[in-house]
Amino acid sequence: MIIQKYKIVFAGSMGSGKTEAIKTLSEISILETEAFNTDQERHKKLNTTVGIDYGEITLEDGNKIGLYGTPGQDRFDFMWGVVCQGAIGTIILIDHSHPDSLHELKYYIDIFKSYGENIVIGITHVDENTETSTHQYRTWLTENNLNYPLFLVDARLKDHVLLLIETLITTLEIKYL
Ligand SMILES: Nc1nc2c(ncn2[C@@H]2O[C@H](COP(=O)(O)OP(=O)(O)OP(=O)(O)O)[C@@H](O)[C@H]2O)c(=O)[nH]1
Ligand SMILES: [Mg+2]
Repeated sequence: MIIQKYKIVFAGSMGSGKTEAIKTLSEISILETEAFNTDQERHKKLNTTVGIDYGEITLEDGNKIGLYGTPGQDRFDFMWGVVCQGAIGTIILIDHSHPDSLHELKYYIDIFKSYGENIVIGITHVDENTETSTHQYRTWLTENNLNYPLFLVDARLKDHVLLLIETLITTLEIKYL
């Protein structure tokens, strides 16, 4: 049996970097569930997650965290709520290079906020799309009275992913301690 203090879920759009973020952070070799991507219309990537990714990290204070990655494709949406059970929060990653990334943000927020209110947003692939403004995300959150922390990150960089995790934990501590 795996005993952990915390469970954190990575959710969000296809190709946004959920599996990559867990790979970047995990101190154990991650349990991946990649399969050939048959949904080339939605995303051109070769492989996609079809189950739950799993990795682990121990924070400086000794707390162990289980990192759970969901599949981005909505045909697996039946898994999302199950994975979120018992989690301290969700990191929603959105691919800024997606043609309708704001719609993607709205879509994943709408669904995942019903599973838990502790959410941190990471906008990824910002390096790949310099044409579209990143202000649109914060503007939409403000207009909808949503005050989830939002960062521009690269899922390949450990410090960026750690920032998301630490923000999630700090937000929880502020709310409940
Ligand atoms: N250029 C760039 N590439 C990134 C960034 N974040 C992640 N990637 C890359 O994007 C690709 C897709 O990442 P994945 O981790 O497979 O995406 P995913 O969210 O798990 O996707 P699904 O499982 O299909 O839902 C990988 O090659 C990552 O290295 C970023 O900020 N910039
Ligand atoms: Mg994945």
